[in-house]
Amino acid sequence: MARQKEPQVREFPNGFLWGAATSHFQIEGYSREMQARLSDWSRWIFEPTRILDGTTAEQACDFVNRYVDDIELLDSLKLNAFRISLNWPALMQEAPGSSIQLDKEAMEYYRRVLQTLKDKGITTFVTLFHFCLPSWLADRGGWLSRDTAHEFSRFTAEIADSLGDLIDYWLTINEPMAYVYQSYVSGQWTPGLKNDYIAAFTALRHILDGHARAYTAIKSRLPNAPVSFTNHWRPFFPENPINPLDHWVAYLRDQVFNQIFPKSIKTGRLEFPAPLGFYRRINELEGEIENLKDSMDYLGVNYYTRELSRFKMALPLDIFGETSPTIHFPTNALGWEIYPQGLYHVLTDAIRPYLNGPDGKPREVFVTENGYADVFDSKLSEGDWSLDDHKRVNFLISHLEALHDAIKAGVNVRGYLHWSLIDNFEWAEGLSPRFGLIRVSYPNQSRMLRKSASIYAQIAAKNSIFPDLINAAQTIDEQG
Ligand code: IFM
Repeated sequence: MARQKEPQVREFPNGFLWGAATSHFQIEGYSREMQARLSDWSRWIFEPTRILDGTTAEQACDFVNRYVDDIELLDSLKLNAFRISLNWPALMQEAPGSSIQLDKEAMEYYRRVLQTLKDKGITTFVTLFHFCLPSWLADRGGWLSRDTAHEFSRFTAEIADSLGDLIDYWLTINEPMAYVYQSYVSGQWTPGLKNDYIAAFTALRHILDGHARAYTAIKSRLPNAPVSFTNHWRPFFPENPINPLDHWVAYLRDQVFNQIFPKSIKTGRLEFPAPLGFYRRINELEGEIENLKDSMDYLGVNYYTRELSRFKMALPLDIFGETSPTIHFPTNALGWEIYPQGLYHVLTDAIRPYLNGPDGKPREVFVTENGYADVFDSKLSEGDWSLDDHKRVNFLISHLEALHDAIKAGVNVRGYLHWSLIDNFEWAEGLSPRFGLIRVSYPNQSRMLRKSASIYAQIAAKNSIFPDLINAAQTIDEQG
């Protein structure tokens, strides 16, 4: 994967945040959650055949017991921002008699994690919903029930009261459209419904409602807290650039997958692009949502890859067509094309309607996730496997160059959070996909820095990408 451009010094703005992102279920291994099946995901992973490589997140990275050491590693890399998510299922448990109560032990654990970060001067990004529901809510329909939006705001209010002093940036929902797609269309995530667009769009409406209520709950307690959500941005292109039907499905995918959530927040209304809104049951979901309008103070951009789409001639007609298997660029081990230009496109073009707030001032933009996966057996432990991750190094540098180009083009990008600090549990794919700057050997939970970690540390320390570093990375790449 050779870069075309001549190396140059690229300085990032003063105060730029260099960090890493994680989520609770993927790293924690929270034993009470797993044993008592407190979450929908802790039930799902133990069902046979749900997880592709047969692993579970039962122990994951044991972050719950190792967070002090992991934060120490983060700090040793000179990273100054960290994104975690909160374990809603562990924090809001159903007590006997079915009243829902805040769990003190779980809350104290998060106070300790966040305090450890703050003591080191690390900026905290905290996600409230990262794909996992309390089981008692999943049993009542999860996001298909409007009550979940209400429960989400109740949970958020408790967090604002108990942890608000330690949270710098709030994220209500992680990747809402990826979540509804995997849960109700592909069926790869709990509750495993397939091609149920009505369920997906119903959940979408309730998630927007939940976001608005959570935003309001935070702002009524902490008026100056910056609150947003993350959007998974995936540029869609037609497989055949001269086929209008391929253009049409790529356009619809873009409107629904990329745009619908931020657009609804901008306008305060959920509306579907034609012809979706012509269907009665979809049309019924449209309309205003209370307190939704402008409920985003900054932009959280998750970016990994692009996708080619094509029209599919089949009955019943699926107006979203299908994903093309055609590949034009090298891929990561999960088959995702490596396409740094896509990050530039997202930052300068796709998010343009949201770059300025209602007061006309530019919103801060953070890349809240971006990363590269390779795949190694979860049973591997000793040895130097995966430490020379020159492909991740190249991915990192090429995406940071694209990000820097976007800053030069005038976009107010204020930070970059790499996915992920440590290897972790990649949902339906299990433990074998490795996204970490730091390797985790699951059998003994040892941590080892990869080459990418030391390159990223140098970038963070100098607040710039510089020719020596690029040339060194290029040499490693050519040898690899
Ligand atoms: O691991 C996930 C994360 O939970 C959400 N964003 C994409 C990552 C990589 O697939």
